[in-house]
Amino acid sequence: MRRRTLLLVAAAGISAVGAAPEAPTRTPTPLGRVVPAPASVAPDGTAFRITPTTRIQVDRNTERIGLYLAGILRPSTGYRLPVTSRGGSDAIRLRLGSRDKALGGEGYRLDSGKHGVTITARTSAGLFHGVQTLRQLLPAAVEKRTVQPGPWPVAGGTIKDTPRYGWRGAMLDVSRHFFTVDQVKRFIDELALYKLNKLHLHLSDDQGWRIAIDSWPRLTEYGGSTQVGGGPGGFYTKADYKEIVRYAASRHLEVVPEIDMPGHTNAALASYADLNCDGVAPPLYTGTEVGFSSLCVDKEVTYDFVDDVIRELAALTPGRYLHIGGDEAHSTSHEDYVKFMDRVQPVVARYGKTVIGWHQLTGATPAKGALAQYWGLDETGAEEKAQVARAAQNGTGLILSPADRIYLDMKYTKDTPLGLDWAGLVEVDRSYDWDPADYLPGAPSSAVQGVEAPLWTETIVTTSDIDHMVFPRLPGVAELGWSPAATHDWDTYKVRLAAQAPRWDALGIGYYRSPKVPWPAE
Ligand code: TNX
Repeated sequence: MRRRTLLLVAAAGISAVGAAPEAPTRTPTPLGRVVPAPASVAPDGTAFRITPTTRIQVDRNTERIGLYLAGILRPSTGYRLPVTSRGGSDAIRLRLGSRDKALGGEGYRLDSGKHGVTITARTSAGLFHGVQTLRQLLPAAVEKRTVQPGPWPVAGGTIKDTPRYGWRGAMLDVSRHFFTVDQVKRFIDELALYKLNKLHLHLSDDQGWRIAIDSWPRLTEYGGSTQVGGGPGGFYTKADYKEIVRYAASRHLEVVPEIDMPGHTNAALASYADLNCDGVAPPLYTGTEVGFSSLCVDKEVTYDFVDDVIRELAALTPGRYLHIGGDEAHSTSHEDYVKFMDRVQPVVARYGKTVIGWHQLTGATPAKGALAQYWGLDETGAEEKAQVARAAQNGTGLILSPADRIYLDMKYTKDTPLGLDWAGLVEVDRSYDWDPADYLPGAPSSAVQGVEAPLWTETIVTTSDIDHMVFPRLPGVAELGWSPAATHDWDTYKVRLAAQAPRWDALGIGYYRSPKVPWPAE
């Protein structure tokens, strides 16, 4: 504490006299040492240094992101870093409205040199991604929340950067184990650092219903009251959920809510006897089996229920998509599955949303514009892959989540204490080294919307459990989604990945120290 005060005083003193701080040299992070790899990098050998007199220059439209950046930089640098419309050199400038159309809806340009750093974009999402790049160009200590010794150099040159895919997601299963709003916010910040733009929340399953639905209150009161292993569970009130959506939006992530149907529904079936074909509610379930539950496809009340749930959930969702699950419906006959999907998909459309389903949806008739989320393996049978490919040829978009590549709940090695291994062991190189564009034989590459890494939580209970499974695999998924195929190379990637470790340390993120990655010494 004492040390902190002294440093703050020192920093304030320097800024008062406007003198440059006396500091040791620190080589700036090379301009290209960023994850995901930027589309183009041109270093010019100069450098900028954030000093006590640096300003963050914004206008009305960029002030929010300026304040966000200041929130990251101020605690660790101890500098004032005023967010201001005043110009001049020695500034980090955030500018919206580039005429460069090639930057698209999420791209940015970062120019760094002696007189400052300028980030330019056509949208605030692009500007926000540019800020994440700037973060990674600064020393890792910038992520700490107490004052750290400088200097704070940024390598000079130009980065021009746009994403390869528009869908770069992660999924968190909050049903098998419940996670609080604060835990979800922390997860959101981890995704934002790597320029992901979708947060898929798996809000219901056999073990727990996690989102308040006013017209069916027992779903959460009873159906949300436990979880795997029998803990107390939990659920989000509508206010909680809106707060998650708001926080995600402030990090330029769209929340995609999922209600899994017609299988994976024991929590709902336990809450309302009426939803069961035999009218008898099963007990709550705290195990980890799958495929034993089904909504009653022949009862009208099922569709009243689905309509209410989708209506209320759509009203909470500013994003375009609503995920209706549809996986592992082993207790629903094929005929019933098709009947159910034929009735439910139009309900999603009626409430203004676009359907996403797990790829089993391609066994029914995906609605126009629907996306299918593929979660098969390299070894998945040719017939199943062909069914998905045919749907893709007919216009169904694909989100790729191959389980033996990017399921974040798979163990890294047989010794990984957490996770499952039904899809195999997934080391960090395996999750990185594949190409979304030619992954699914017969599917046109234009159908591929991007990638999404699911974290199922049968074995995941705490924030540090999440971190251990997410890091270091998630940055690789982010790179598959963002970086041009031409930059894809495990041997250079692993060096950039290793350079992230001090940043995770500074952020308090525990990670798996895979022997495949040349980590710096601890
Ligand atoms: C399969 S992936 C499931 C989930 C499990 C997961 C565990 C998918 C659509 N269904 O119900 O949690 O495996 O890895």
